[in-house]
Amino acid sequence: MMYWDREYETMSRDNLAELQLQRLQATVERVYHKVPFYRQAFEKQGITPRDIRSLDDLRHLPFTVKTDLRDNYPFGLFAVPMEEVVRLHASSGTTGKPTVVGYTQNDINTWANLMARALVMAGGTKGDVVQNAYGYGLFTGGMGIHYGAELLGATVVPVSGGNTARQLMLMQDFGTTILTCTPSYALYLAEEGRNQGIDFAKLPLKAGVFGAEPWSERMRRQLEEKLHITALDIYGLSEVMGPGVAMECPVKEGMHIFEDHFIAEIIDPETGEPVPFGEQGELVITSLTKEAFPIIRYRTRDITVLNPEPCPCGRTHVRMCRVTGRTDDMLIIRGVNVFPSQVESVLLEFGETEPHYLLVVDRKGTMDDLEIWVELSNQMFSDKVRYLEDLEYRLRSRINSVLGISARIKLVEPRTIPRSEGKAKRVVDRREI
Ligand code: DLL
Repeated sequence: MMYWDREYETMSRDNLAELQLQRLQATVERVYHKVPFYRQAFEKQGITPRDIRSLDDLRHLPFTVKTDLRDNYPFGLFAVPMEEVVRLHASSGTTGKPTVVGYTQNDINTWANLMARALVMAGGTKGDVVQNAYGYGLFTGGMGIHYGAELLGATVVPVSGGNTARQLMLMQDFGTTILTCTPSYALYLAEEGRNQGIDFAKLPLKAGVFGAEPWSERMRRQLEEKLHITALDIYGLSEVMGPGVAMECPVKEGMHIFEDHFIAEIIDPETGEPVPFGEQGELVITSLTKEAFPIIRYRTRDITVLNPEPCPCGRTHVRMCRVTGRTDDMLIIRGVNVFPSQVESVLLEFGETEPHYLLVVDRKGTMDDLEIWVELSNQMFSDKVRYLEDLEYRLRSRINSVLGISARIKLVEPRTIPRSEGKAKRVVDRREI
């Protein structure tokens, strides 16, 4: 099978633009009437839905940013009554509260459809065994891929993340043909497998659908060599849907953004002005078909470049290059989004340490490692060891639960964390990808 949905994937640019405009107008109309936040934001710009007469008019609409989601926590941006919402997902917010998104049954169907489309790009068919090692739960990775693989008719192994020995056992016993997980975890599986004497060349594994964190061409080469597969990049974010917003085709020169459901723009992150195709900037996405949680001009904070050149695979949708950075300080550690401000909010909540901290991120082997340095005051430094041990324990538990990943806490002496005259430096990232 070449395409999951030939009509939409290979639609002429003219027809696509027509479809986008029609869907954009409907979306704008809906959010204007159903979501007070959008109505107010539009009114502030002096815009009504009737002002959207062409795709170019999109640029007159206001941006939506992550803090808008926090300010309307948990369901304030939903455009349907809760009876229509059949599922919630969430990702890290910048402080203690997560960013919540909702889906109607139609949204779930659309998502499954787009994920099936993505899996077909990786050569997926009904005959495949998809080992889905993305995390299941509030994170969109696990269930997003799962529903797409089922719709495709493949056999899904919903193993979720972690438990490497079991992953490797199942991969051999069940004859996994497609592996879906973060690229760093795939590399870890490859190395652990090799240590156990597994010869991946002899396994039926043929493709990997890797995303949720940045990776590189160097990592692609390693993954393809070690696992004897084709390794492809998949992009998405919970605010926009989850995995399956864009997917790389076998040409391996960027990910097709599913433009029948999303409009992509690149802006200059400083000025907010659109930049031409081929220039680097921040990716901004507008949803065209979502019901429960439509989103207008969402600033992803991801830095990329769009390539409108026709693709040899025959798909007409624009391609985005690998995400090369972020315009904010969000880190992705073991696939989990982490904001330094989350650590800060815990320290403030405790009120027992100085507000000086540093996140030290490293890659030990193929695994990300996080150590958080927290500075003690002079007075505390002379406190009893028992107290400090207890403080460290409490901080670790709280930070682990707020961040959703485990970190080591290192209590450091007064004034050891470097002060800066400008913006404080909260992160040392030593990973090489
Ligand atoms: O990571 C959705 C996803 C799941 C994508 C599984 C792909 C596979 P969030 O947790 O909301 O959603 O995180 C979204 O992750 O803004 C990017 O910074 C980053 N990201 C996602 N895919 C890629 C990728 C999921 N292929 C944030 N390359 C995004 C680089 C990626 N970064």
